[in-house]
Parts: sequence; C-alpha cells; structure tokens
Amino acid sequence: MNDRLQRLRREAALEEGEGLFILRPTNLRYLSGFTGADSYGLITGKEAFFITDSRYTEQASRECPDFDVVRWRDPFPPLGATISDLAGKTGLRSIGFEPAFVCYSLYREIAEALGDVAFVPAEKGVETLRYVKDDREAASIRKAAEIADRAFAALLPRIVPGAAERDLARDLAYEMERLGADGKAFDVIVASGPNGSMPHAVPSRRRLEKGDLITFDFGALCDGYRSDMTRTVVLGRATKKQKERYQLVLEAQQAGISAIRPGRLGKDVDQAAREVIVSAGLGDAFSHGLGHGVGLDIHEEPFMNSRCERRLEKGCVVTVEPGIYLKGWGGIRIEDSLLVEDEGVELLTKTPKELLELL
Ligand SMILES: [Mn+2]
Repeated sequence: MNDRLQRLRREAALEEGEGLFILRPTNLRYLSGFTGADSYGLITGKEAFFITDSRYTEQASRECPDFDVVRWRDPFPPLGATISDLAGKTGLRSIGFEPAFVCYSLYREIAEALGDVAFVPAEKGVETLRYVKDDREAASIRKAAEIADRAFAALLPRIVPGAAERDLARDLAYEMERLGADGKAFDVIVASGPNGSMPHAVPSRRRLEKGDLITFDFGALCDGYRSDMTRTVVLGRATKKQKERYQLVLEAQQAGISAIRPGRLGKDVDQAAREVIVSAGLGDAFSHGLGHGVGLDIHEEPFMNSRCERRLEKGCVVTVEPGIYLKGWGGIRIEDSLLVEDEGVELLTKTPKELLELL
C-alpha cells in the first residue's frame, strides 16, 4: 500500500542486509503519515519499524498502518539497544543515517550499541522522493497558499499609522488559523521602514509611519505542507524612488517566473531574475538566492541560487522572491509560491503585485 516506502527502497538502492534510519521529522511524516514528534523510523528491504515512546504509541498505531510500532524508553531498552535489537532480528549488516540530521551524541550512542553492524551516512534519502510533489501534496500547498492570500486581504485595513509590527504579525498568523490553516508555516516577518533592509527582520515594537515601505513574509500550514509569500506595500503615497525600485523588483520577479520550466537549472532561473536587478546597478542589494523549494519544510531543495545545479521538474513547488535591501532606506521583496507545470507554472499565491499604496 505504501508506495513511498517502495520508492525509498529503490532510490536508496537498499540491498539485502541494509537498513535506513530516519530521524528528520518531515521525512518520517512523509513516509509514515505520523504527525507527532520525537520518533524514528528503521526501514529495511522488507520491514518498516516505527520507534517511539509511550506518549505516541497509540497515535502511531493509528496514523502509520504500514509500520510496526516499536516502543522504547522505560521500561523498554534505550534507543541504541532498541535499534541494535531490530538489526539483529532482521539480519542487518549496515544502517544508513541522515548525515545532516543525526547529532554527534546520538551517532555515538547508536554506533556503540550496534557493535559490528555499520552505522554510516546514507548517500540518498527521503528528500529525493520529496523533490517532486504528487497531486495530493500540491493540493495541500495550494490550500495553504489560498488561505495566506485571504488572510493578507483581511489584514490590509489594519495596516495603518501607529500599528506595531508585532501586532500585525500576530494578527496575520491568527487570520490564517481562523481561515482553516493548521498554523503558520514559519514565524511571520513584518519589517517596516528602515527595518526592511534586513531580509529576515524579526517583528519589533516599531509603529508604522506614513511613507514606510512594509514587507510581510508569511505562509500557512495545511496537512503538514507550507506556503510562502511576500508582499511589500507602502503606507501613504509612494515616492518616485519607491515606485522605481518596486517596479524593478517586480520586473525581476516576473523574469524569474517566466524562466521556469521543467529541465531548467536552478542557477539559470536565478540568473534570469538577477540580471534585471544587476543591470539597474543594484546587484549588491539583492543579497540572497532567488528562491527555494517548499513543501513539508519551509526551505527545501531546490535552493535556486547562482550555484544551483538542480534541474526543475514538473511537480516541483518553488518560491521566486527577489528583493533589494538598502541600509538606512529599507527594503522591497516580492515572493510567490508556484507549481512547475509541463509548460511554465501554476501560480499558487495570487495576491496582486501592483504596488499597493495604503491611503
Ligand atoms: Mn521564501
């Protein structure tokens, strides 16, 4: 029934006697459906074990029908011994782990308990499968994107002189939940006036002033999947400079979106957008990559920057988010989430992008 387990066994080329230890929570959720925390997976050629403790055993047996639920922690053996026991029962000679997620102390505990069974970094993991989204995953991200759009529309009347960044960030998160999201995709960014020059500014107690550019970066969470979008608005009438620079970022964003199609390298999409900003002499002000994949994690492959050698495929969900950041002046970023289609894209976040002057 669980085709993802079969695909993982194929992708990771699991041979007789080899297993995979899964720790990254989003990878475990992708494989098993589990929505809780603090749990592990051990996948062999034939078996799939879900290792958890008494807080989650009932939930795991409900959510993960394709896994055998194994309990560890008191009064059961510690994690290393539990894994070693399973390795013995299933005849494993080696277990691969996710090198970017196993910390040193856990590595040592498990490696010591395993003794002669090798505990080695896996070359390919669940992320390979997650690169292309299936229809159900795309539908969850689409829903998250739609909720974020509606929440932003509901927030607009509250973006007024005197409102504090933190209050707007909290209200936006609240609106997304009120509209049916399971939560926020990540901590909402609201950066006004001079704070806008910090791409990931933490919302402060600063109160909005007339003339501010204000950047909102946010997303909703639905069924574990995330959306991601950014809009920059101006409070009052925009100055000529604000309008010019906004148009520049918008043009770069459209160039990036137009460059997307299956087969394209991530770095070529980045380049298509970046050259618009570079040719206006503001290349140094665009200080980050163009975009990233989004799914169960808010930032995942492909990371579309100037070094990205990954090829886009139909079914990838990525963001396109050029920005310019000028210390003392502020910043502008425009971001959409989109699904790569046979020809071009489906835009998932649909809030209009003409410069919005809030009068
Ligand atoms: Mn983003």
